[in-house]
Amino acid sequence: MDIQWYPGHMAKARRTLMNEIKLVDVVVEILDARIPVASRNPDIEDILELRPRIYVLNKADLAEEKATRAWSEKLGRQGATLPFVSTASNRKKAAQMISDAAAKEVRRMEQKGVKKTVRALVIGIPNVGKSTFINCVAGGTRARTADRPGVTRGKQWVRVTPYLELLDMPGLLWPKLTPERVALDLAFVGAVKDEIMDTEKLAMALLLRLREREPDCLAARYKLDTLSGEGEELLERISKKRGMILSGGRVDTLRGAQMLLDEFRNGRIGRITLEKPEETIDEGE
Ligand SMILES: Nc1nc2c(ncn2[C@@H]2O[C@H](COP(=O)(O)OP(=O)(O)OP(=O)(O)O)[C@@H](O)[C@H]2O)c(=O)[nH]1
Ligand SMILES: [Mg+2]
Repeated sequence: MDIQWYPGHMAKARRTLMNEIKLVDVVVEILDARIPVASRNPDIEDILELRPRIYVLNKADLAEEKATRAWSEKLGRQGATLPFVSTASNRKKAAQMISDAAAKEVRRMEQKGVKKTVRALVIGIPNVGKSTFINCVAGGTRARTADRPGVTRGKQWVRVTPYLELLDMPGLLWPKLTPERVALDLAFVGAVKDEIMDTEKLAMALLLRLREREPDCLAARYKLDTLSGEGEELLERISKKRGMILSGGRVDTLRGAQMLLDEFRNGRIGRITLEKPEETIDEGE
C-alpha cells in the first residue's frame, strides 16, 4: 500500500521548527510506546539534535509493559527517556524531567544573575499525544486535542509557570514513509489520516500483523476458532461475527474494518507493542 502524506502545513512546520529551535532549551520528542522506532522522525533529526532531548514513550497504557521497559532502557542510552501515560497524576514526573534537562542552562544563567524561563519544544508524529502531554504538564485544557491526526495546526506556546513554557506544534511526518512496515505501523496507530487510505486494505494488513504478533489476543477478542486464511477472509469473518451485514446479506467489511482499527487504537484487543525491542528493526532504506 502506498501511503504518501506530506501536506503543505507539514512542510511549513519544518521551516517553523528551524526558527523555533533557536528559542528553546529542551526538545521533548513524544514517541508512541507501541512503535518507538517507527514514530521517530528521521527528517528533522538534524534540527532536533541541536538541543538536549527527552524521549517520552507515550500511550504506555496501550503498550505491553515489559516491552516498554525494555525500550525505555534501550532509548535511555541515547537520552533521558520516560515511559508515560498522559494523566494528571504524572504531571510532576514530566515537569521534573524537563527541568533536569535544562538544569545546566538554568545554572549558567543563574551565575549571570538571571532567573531563566525554560522553553521546551514538544514534537512528534500526528496524534501521538503532544497536546495532551502539554495539558497534562500545564494542567487543564490549554491545547486542543482529539483522537485523530492533524488537530494542532499552528504553533502555540503554553505557559506552565513563569519559568516554564512549552511549545505545541502540529504533528510531523516525513516526505517518504518507507519501508512499508513503517508506513503501516504509523497508519495502524492513527498517525495518518484515514481519509487518504483504503480502510479495508489497512485493516487486512493489521489483521495479518496481529495474527503474527498476538494471535491469542486476536482470537480471544473476536471469538475466532481459527486464524487461518487471507486477510480478506479474516476481515469478513470478524465483520460477520459482529453482525455487520448490509441489506441484501453482503458483509459490511468497511464497517468491520473501521471497527477493527478503532478497537486496536483504543487498546481493546489488548496491550500490544508492534515493534519488539529484541528485534533488530530496519530503520529505513
Ligand atoms: N490511551 C492514551 N491515550 C492518549 C495518551 N495521550 C494522548 N492520548 C490520546 O491520543 C489522542 C491524540 O491526542 P492529541 O494530544 O490531540 O495528539 P497530538 O499529538 O497533539 O495530535 P496532532 O495535534 O493532531 O498532531 C487523543 O484522543 C488523546 O486522548 C495516553 O498516554 N494514553
Ligand atoms: Mg496537537
